[in-house]
Amino acid sequence: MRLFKTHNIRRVEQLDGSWELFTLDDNGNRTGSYSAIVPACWESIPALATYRGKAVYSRKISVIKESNLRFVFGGVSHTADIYLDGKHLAHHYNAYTGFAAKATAVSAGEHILEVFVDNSYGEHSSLHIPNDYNTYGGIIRPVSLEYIEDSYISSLKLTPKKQGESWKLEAQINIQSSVECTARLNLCFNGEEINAGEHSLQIGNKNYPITVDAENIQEWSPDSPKLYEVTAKLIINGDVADDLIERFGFREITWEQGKLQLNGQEIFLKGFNRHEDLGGFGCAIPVAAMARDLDLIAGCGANSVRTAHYPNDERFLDLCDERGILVWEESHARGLTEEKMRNPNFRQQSIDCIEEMLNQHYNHPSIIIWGILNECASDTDYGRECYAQQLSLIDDHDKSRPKTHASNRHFWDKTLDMVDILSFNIYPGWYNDDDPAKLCKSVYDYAVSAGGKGKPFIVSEFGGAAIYGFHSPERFKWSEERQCDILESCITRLRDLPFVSGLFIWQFSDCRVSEQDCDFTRPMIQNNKGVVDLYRRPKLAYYKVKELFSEKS
Ligand code: ADA
Repeated sequence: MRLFKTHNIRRVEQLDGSWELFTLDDNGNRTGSYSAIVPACWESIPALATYRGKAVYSRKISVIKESNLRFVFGGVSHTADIYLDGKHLAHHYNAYTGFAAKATAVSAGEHILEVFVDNSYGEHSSLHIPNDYNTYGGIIRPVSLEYIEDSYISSLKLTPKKQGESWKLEAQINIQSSVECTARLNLCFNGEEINAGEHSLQIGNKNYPITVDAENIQEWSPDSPKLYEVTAKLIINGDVADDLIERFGFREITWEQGKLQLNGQEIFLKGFNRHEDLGGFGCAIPVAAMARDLDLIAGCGANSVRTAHYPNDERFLDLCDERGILVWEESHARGLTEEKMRNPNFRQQSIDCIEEMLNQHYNHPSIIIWGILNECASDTDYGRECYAQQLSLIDDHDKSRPKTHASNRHFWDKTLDMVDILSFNIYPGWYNDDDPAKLCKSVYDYAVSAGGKGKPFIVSEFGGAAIYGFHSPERFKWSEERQCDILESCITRLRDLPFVSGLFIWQFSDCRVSEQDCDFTRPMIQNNKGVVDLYRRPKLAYYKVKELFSEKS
């Protein structure tokens, strides 16, 4: 599930590989049977390339001795119900965050694990809707089976704190217990095993904080992405009953005087918006292809990625940590009108997604910005209320990173007093003929007057589309040449504006969109604004961006 080992003591088995898959009709009858690979989108199976609806994945698991089991899912698109031997264990909505399902005292021997999956649209789904990207179906991220004791470590939250020239590490070990007992906690960091105290565990869930001095450490930065591992150990009756290894880096992000700073040095974000979508694989991108994406992104002179418009596969974030790529991670939502935000499920489904994103991805040093609600109703009173609720949720969990949202309410946005960074999506040269710098300056002036004074400003989207392989000496719209012109004019006109702290190109690669939501502006049922196509073949714009990004420090 991660790119490093997370347990030495806890027994973990990967459940990736071959599963049986049955499509279901509305009455739950099995209508088709397939051999499916997990993780993958079911669209990878040719017969299911356009399937939308319900299905069930099934496989046997073999339990070595009577145990408590925890099934960990990286992501199921978009709604999952987990059953073991016909008993319901868990329900989860949203493709892009992980969850766990627990079963206690499962006997030794063979059992049937079933995952019911639904990717249908309707009122039950407020965030996955027909949209300018595709909601695929299936078990799209890895699955593992963990053997857990009655008391186990459910999370380890790591916060590096800079004090003057030195660093401290604040750790919070979260223990989940179904029994009362006495336990000792240890924290292994930087070659030392530190006693985190004797505790009387109560039934339920509790955080145990410990702060340690961090000496002789190297800071994490894009040029030197030094990572540290920390192990939490739960010791009961002198034996290590459980462990959890997490990885993090020492770095500080600040947003002062209208600029962004990493470890006290001003940074300029040269980035791409990226959808999780790859030809033939959909949103279940193999890890080697994720690494190739990052090679292409860094090879183009970019230093950052925005995970538009949802939390990403944690292995992608692990790669960003390792390679020093800066990440704006955002919770799930794109283009919701006020009417859609009034869906009765919207508030809770958004809160769940944000909390899961923050809890699951908190330790990644690469994440330097949290985002919410791309291009939603930030210009209405009700919209403002929803933004306020979600932004304050971020504050409750994490004050160490700035929060923002990408707005297209250029002169009407009502939320700019509540964000830490002002972010706007503008499309000069594509959706309008405005001069990029003039448009940007007038949006900035509005933002300053509407509560944004003194805050960094990011152009969170700009770009134009090109069909891979369509060349035109006349530089017609949709040609690779016209896309180059648009990106060149935007980058050269925007990169040196004194108030701009970052530019995110829309987008890294072309992506499939929902056919229901699509018109003549989405030929081939794709958003074609990628600088590489759905199969990662570079368009001319890729090389143009490389030239322009390398000119800007
Ligand atoms: C938006 C949106 C993107 C994409 C883009 C476009 O601003 O945030 O998801 O749809 O426009 O291509 O028009």
